[in-house]
Amino acid sequence: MKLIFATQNIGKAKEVKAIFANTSIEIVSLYDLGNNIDIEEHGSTFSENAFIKAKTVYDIYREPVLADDSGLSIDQLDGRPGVYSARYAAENCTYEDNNLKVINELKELPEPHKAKFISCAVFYDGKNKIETFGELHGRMIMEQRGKNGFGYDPIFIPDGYEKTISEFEFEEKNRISHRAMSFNLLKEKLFDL
Ligand code: ITT
Repeated sequence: MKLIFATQNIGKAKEVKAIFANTSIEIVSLYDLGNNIDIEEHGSTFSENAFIKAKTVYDIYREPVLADDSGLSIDQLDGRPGVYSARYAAENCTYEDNNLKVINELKELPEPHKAKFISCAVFYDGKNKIETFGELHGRMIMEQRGKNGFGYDPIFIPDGYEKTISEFEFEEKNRISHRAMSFNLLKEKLFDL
C-alpha cells in the first residue's frame, strides 16, 4: 500500500520513512510528488492541525494520507511555543531564529527548563481516521549543540541523557522520539485495519 505523507519537512519525512521501512507500506512525501503546497494550519491543537494537513492532501489526491503535527512545549513558558513551534520567532523564520528566541526567553529563569516534544500522527483515507500521540520529555539548554536532526533538536536534552538530540545518531533519535512513538503506534493500528 502507498501512503502519501502530508509534510514539507524533509527531516520528518526521513524519520517516518525509516519507521515504515521493511513493511508493505511505501511512504511518499509531498516533496517526492513535487508538490510544495503551503497548508494553512489554523487549528488550536496538534490534533486539529494534523487532520487539517491530512484532509487537505486527501482532497487533492483521493489516496490514503499520513500527517504529523508536532512541536515543543516548555513548562516555564506555559506550553509555548506549542502549535506555533515552526513559526515561533516569525513567519518563514529559520530553526536557528526559533532556538535563539527560546534561549533568550529562558536564560534568566531558574534551571531546569523542563519541556516536552509532542507529535500527533494521523492516518486518513476519506473514511477511516486514526490518530495517535507521542511525547519525549527533557530539558532545554542555553546553547546550541550538535549537527543532526532539525528544529529545536540542538537545544533539547532528553531525560536520562547528557547530550542534545542533535548529538544523537539518526537511528538513536528514531528509537526514542515523540514521532517514533506516535508513528509506531499508528503503524500497529494500520495493520489492524
Ligand atoms: P509540515 O507541517 O509540513 O509537516 P512543519 O515543520 O511546519 O512541517 P509542524 O507544523 O508540525 O511541521 O511544526 C513542527 C515544528 O516543531 C518543527 O518545525 C520544529 O520547529 C518543531 N519540531 C517538531 N518535531 C521536532 C523534532 O523532532 N525535533 C526538533 N524540533 C521539532
